[in-house]
Order: sequence, then C-alpha cells, then structure tokens
Amino acid sequence: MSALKIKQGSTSHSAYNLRASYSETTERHTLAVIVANEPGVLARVIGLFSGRGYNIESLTVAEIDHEGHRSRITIVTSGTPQVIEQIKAQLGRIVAVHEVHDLTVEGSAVERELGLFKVVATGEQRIESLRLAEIFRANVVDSTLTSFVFEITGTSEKLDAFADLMRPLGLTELARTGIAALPRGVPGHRRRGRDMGAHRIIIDTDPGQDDAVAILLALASPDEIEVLGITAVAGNVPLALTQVNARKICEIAGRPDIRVFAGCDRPMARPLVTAEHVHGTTGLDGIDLPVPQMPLQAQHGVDFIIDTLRREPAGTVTLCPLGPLTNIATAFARAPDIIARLRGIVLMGGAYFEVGNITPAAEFNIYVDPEAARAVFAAGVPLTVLSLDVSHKALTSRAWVAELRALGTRTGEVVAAWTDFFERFDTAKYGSEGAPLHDPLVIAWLIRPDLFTGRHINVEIETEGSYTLGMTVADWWGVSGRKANAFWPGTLDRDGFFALLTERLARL
Ligand SMILES: [Ca+2]
Repeated sequence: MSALKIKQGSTSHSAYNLRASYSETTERHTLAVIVANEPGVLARVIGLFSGRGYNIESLTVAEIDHEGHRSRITIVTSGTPQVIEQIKAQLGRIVAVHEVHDLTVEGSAVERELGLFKVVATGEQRIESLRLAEIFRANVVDSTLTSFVFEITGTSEKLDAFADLMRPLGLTELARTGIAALPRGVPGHRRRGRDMGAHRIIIDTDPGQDDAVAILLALASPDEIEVLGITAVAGNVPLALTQVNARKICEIAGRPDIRVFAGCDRPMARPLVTAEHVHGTTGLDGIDLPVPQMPLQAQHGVDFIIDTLRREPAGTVTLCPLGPLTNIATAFARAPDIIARLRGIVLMGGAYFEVGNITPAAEFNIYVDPEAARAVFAAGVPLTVLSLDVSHKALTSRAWVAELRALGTRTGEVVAAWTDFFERFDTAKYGSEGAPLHDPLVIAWLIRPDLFTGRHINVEIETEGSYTLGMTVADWWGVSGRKANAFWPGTLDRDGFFALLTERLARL
C-alpha cells in the first residue's frame, strides 16, 4: 500500500463526534480508520479478525486513548472497499464504530505514549500468534524452535487483552519490560518526566565511574526519565565515598536539586568487598572533582525508597540498582507492601555467558551481597537484568573518548578522563581494546529498549557454593523448568548505545 502515516488530528480528540469518510490511497487500497469507544474492545476486535481469512493488507492499532473508563482505539487498515465494509459490519456488532477522515499525515507520534511489553509463547501456535502480533504492531525479538519472544506496544489494558488472547495459544510468560523509545523532534510532543510514558526512577548506586555515566545519562534525558532521588550504597567503595560521589555527579550535571540519600554501609549478611582495584581509591579516580556543595539528605536511603513507593501511585516507580542490592532488599524486608507497588526493577548485575568478573563465577554487584540479590530476584517484581553478557559488548573505544573530548564541554572531559582511568585496568585484564561500560546500560534500556534483544528466563542466585558464591544461575536454555522471573538481554547494538551516550552527554 502507499505510504500511510497517522497523527492525531484536531478531530481525534473527540472520539464521539467523528464523521465517516474513506480516502482512496490507490485504486485497490482503501484506508479506513475506525474509532471504538468501549473498554476491553481490543480483545474482541483481535478475536474477530483472527482466523477469519480477511484479505486485510494492513491492520494496525495506531492509537489507544483512555479517558476515565472509556477506551478509544483507532485502527488503520487497508483493503478493498468490500473488505472494509466487512470489517465495519463485524465491528459494528460489538462496538460503536466511527470512521475518521482528514487525519493529518505524520509519524507515529502516538506510539510515544505507549508501553513496551514482551511476551513469550511456545509451541505449535507460533504462526497464529505471529499473525496476531502483526495486528499489534509487534516485533519478534528472539526466536527458537520451541519458543519466541515478541514485544508489543501498548497500555496495560492492551497488554491484559493481549494476554487473554495469547494464553490458549501457549503463552507462558508475560512481563512489562519498559517503555517504547520516544522519537524526538516531533513538535508538541516534548514531554517532561511527570508525563505519561516517562520512567520515574530511583537510582540506587555505588559510584563508580560507570555509575557516574549512568546517572549523567539519566539526568540528560528528562523527556524519558524523571529521577525521583538517588540512594547510595556501599559497593565499589565504602558508603562514605559513594554518597559523596553521587553528589559530585549531580553537580557535574548541573542538578544540585537532585536529592541524594545514604543507604546501607554493608551487605546484609557479610563483610563488605570493594573494588578500588578497578575504580581507584575514591571510586571516581581519573580526574579531580571539587567537594560537592549540595547537601546529603538526612533521611536514610532505605526509608526514602519505602516512603516514595508508598506515596507515589502504585505501578509508577521503577528502581534502578547499579550496585549491590542491599538497599533494595532491606527495603523489601522492612516494608513488604512496597513490592507490589513497584512498576519494576531494572538492574545491572550478574552474568551467564560471560560468567564472572570478581570471581570466576560471579559478577561483582551480585557477589558483594548475594543474600540481598536472592531476595530481590525472588520478590516477583518485573525484573530486567543488564548483565556482563551485554556490558562486555559495551566496550569503550579510543574513537568514542575522542568524541567526548571533541564536545568541548566539562562533562565530555570528565567522562573521557574517567574512561581513560578504568580502561587501563580492564584492558590489562581482558586483553581487549576498551573497557565495558556496565551501569549506563540500565538507563539505555529505559530510553532505547530497541538496542537490546533477550529472553525472559529463570535466574536464581547462588548463596552457598564453595566456588560459585554470587553466581547468577541463568536458565538461558530453559532446561530447569523453573518459572521465569527476569528479562535477560543478550545482545546489544553497541554503536547505537555509544551514539546515544554521546548525544545525551553533549546536552550537559
Ligand atoms: Ca555500580
């Protein structure tokens, strides 16, 4: 069919006063936009079209809008006028159908407000499911002989409707994993953090140069991310340094208004293990930074996490741990009611194919507090795990450091100096050119999940092994039969990731 793009026109704000019209795009193809105004309609619409053999060349949900309890769904389809008439007749039996004309032609701005979900289905129904997926404008992101994962874009209601349809087809897991990337540069659609669609996050961190880059990336991305606060934890270096470092980073970003809290100073059940050998004695070695002027908040970081989750609407806050999971697990233990109020957790930690970096079996963040990690992975929260499997694909390069310096900004120079520092350690350790930039992947995942593919799998934490303490036992191949509890990205668009970093850091 000819190029077809949809944008909200002036008429689309009123779903109930639309006039009917067709617009011919070619001799054969007809565009119809159908607006329905009933909750749960999507499930019935999809059910209507599955397996009916309509000669529909394109049927795409272009818009879902919820006003109170009412849903308005715009469906764009093409086909012969006869087919369109059939669709209208079928739909008219279950919903109020209006056709819209005179829509302004523009990109898919509507998608910007919708969530991104991943669905795992198995078995023989794959083809059927894919056909349904097409209706939802879904992308298959991972596929094996026995299962496939695809992501759909939509609201929670849409996901629920989709899940109902998919279950008989072999749906095994369903998890909300993030928000679709927000295309930039569409006038009138610049959004700040509090708006629908943006991630509202608490960053829990043990800076660390790579933590610092993650925080800078978040603060440079207000369209997609609102930072509610930063909680420091002991990890790479002791708490007395990580809370200071977190404030230094906020000041580099020109954001002394961000509230920084000190959390736990040691793991739940073990002595603290640190990583000065990687990050230097301050945790931010590589360039001298001034003593921060912004205050440390008086409240304990764990109390801030608990209070925030109890205060904010349920399902709106995401935790982003970049260090040992002590603060998070302590908050869960002290206030179990907050677990169900989380939108999700997106963390850096663990490894499967890349195995360990602090021991042969374990990644540092999980190793430092394995009891905390076990509690978090068992909490039943939608969990996304950015592990060494992807961070070892996020290797810095001389060309990227040169790009940072070429920005000619203080931020560019600081990040370049940090990279120079920790590259020395990692280059010697791994024999590679460049060093892995672990923690910024958490923020990159929130902004651009399309840079990753992965699987929804079971991950258990080893807390007793003689040689494997802190290992993330990740069932990538699905051999354990244990229930999936985490989305585990396995691939990364490396160049896309560094391009995103450069673009965002240039704003600070
Ligand atoms: Ca960290």
